[in-house]
Amino acid sequence: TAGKPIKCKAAICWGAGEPLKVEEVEVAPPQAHEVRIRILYTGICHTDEYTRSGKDPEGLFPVILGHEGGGVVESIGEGVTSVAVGDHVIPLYTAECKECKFCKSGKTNLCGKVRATQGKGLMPDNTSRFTKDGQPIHHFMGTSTFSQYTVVADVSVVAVDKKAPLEKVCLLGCGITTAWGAVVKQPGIKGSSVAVFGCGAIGLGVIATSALVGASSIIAVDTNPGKESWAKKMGATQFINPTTLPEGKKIQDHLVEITDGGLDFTFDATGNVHVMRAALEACHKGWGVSTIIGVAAAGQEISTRPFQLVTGRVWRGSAFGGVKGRTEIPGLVEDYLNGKVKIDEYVTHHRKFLEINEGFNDMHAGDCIRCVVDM
Ligand code: AHE
Ligand code: ZN
Repeated sequence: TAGKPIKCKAAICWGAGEPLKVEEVEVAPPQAHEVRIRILYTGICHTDEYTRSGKDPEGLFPVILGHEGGGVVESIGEGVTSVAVGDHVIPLYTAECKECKFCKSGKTNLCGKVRATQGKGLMPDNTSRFTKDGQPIHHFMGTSTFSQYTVVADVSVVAVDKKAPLEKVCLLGCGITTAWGAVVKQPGIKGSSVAVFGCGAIGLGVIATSALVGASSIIAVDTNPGKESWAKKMGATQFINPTTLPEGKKIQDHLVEITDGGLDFTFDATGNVHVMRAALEACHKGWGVSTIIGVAAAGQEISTRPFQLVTGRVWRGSAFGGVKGRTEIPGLVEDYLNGKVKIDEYVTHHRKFLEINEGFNDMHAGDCIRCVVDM
């Protein structure tokens, strides 16, 4: 099949708010510095739903969504040296070229090499590898894992240990890695107090990683009472449902009261700008650090009194947990194989590819952490 187009099934979203349609597409061969991957499993993330819904200002249609995949390299284009045919791989929506200003800075994981074309739903040469009856279909996040075959830039993929089940480690493509990195790259969590707002996959991952690095206390906050047992299973020491507080009592005020002045570290894993404010204001005066992980919808803005920052609280954020995928994901896979990093626990739902829209519905159900689609 190398060098030839492949016909396969892909889930196309034809327009904002429309359900996905699993249809036959043609996937062109990988060009220079590109890799064609047979996707075997993919998770569904809220960001896929965010873009499908039309709320993402970067959203383009028609598109093949999906960014939490695992697969096998089917063929490689000219000049590809980092992966080989048959390698088990995870596509990376945060590329790592190791050469650009960002990569070389040592200060960020936000590689600049392919981000501009990625945001336009195209490969680095400004064209698409996907067509449906001759019509080009946009790529998504440089990954488009809702297709049985996809093409990615060679800087946007990492090979992993073949011993690791792809149906599990596909979640390292987004959720688990994002949560893990947000915690391990934040100095000082060992021995400190932590509060996590939102107990979806990201929030639970933040709880699990905070426990792993030795936080002294971990308060989980979620409006869904069903999340209490999940949070405790991952290592939370306390669970608070803000809707059960007395009328008019703000969650941040309650947290400041019960923690003798506030938390050392807080994390937003909701994408809700009001929750982001509460997370910042729940931080301890003088040193509390609040990390934004959730993605807020277009037009949303955060606010707080500047006094909150003047008096020593820090507001920060991270994308993909600040993780450099090609350098760090192989180690994360070993940590999973050695039992240090949990992944299996997050997979609550499974779907066949033809049921992918039901997988999106699963995500909205309170009992779903991650749904993995068998391609
Ligand atoms: N396109 C959106 C922003 C989306 C966004 O923030 N994406 C996160 C990853 S979400 C994973 O589920 C991210 O890493 N962004 C960094 C980047 O370079 O896009 C919008 O609002 O415009
Ligand atoms: Zn995601």
